[in-house]
Amino acid sequence: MDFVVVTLFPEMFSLFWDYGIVARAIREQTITACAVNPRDFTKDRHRTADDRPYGGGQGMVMKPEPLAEAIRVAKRRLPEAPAVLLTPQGRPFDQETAGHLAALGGLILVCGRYEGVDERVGDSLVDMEVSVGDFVLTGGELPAMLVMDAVIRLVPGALGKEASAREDSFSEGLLEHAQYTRPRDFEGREVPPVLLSGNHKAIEAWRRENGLIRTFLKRKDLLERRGLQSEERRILQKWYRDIERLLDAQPLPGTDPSPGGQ
Ligand code: 4GY
Repeated sequence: MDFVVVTLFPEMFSLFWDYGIVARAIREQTITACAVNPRDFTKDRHRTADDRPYGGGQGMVMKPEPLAEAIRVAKRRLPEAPAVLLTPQGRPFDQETAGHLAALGGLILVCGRYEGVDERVGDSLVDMEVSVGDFVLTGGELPAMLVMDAVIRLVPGALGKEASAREDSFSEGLLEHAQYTRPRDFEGREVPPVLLSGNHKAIEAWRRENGLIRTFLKRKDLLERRGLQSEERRILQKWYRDIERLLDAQPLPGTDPSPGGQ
């Protein structure tokens, strides 16, 4: 898969491209990545990439001509790839969107700076807008890296032979189960014994239950969105019955006969 980033700050991407799984994927040509700088398409001697907003107001706007020329160069390098603008106004980015984008041969990521980009560039050259969250950053570079990171690990071969992104529980819309490594006793806290049992079926069952309960406790919205499979209903019903039994075993309020009791 091929990535072209349109950015006024290409150096911001060198660390990202030079380390870890992303660096290995580039080295092994599983992906390619490069940057195009709109400043290289300015024509004045100050290489001006911004200008004052029509109508007045605070801050500056990205000048349309250099940005448009940079996006056109990116599109010439990747004629099939959509140009994605990173903006809080875009479609909320999630694992499903990452999956859709990873199925494409290439991606052009357009990073805004200042107060925004001239609307007419978006109209004619941007194919899609994506947001990484409901907050405002100083530029689209971090969102572009975030999107690339989530997409790259879904590209076949990028994670290497040791792991497959398909097996992540988030690929099923749930949070990941708890993870443990040595030592068995860390500051008095033990690893759940089932994980030391060598019983692979029991370990699988524990992990599914753990991931489901964590999702219920931390992110109910994820469960509401996607619904429950039959095994998941059974796990939650078991918890539900256990909680009911605990509640039934409690004395009713106002029935404690002891002195000072209710
Ligand atoms: N949130 N999700 C985001 C952002 C900042 C365009 C300059 C976000 O994707 N991008 O906050 N981008 C950019 C937006 C103008 C600042």
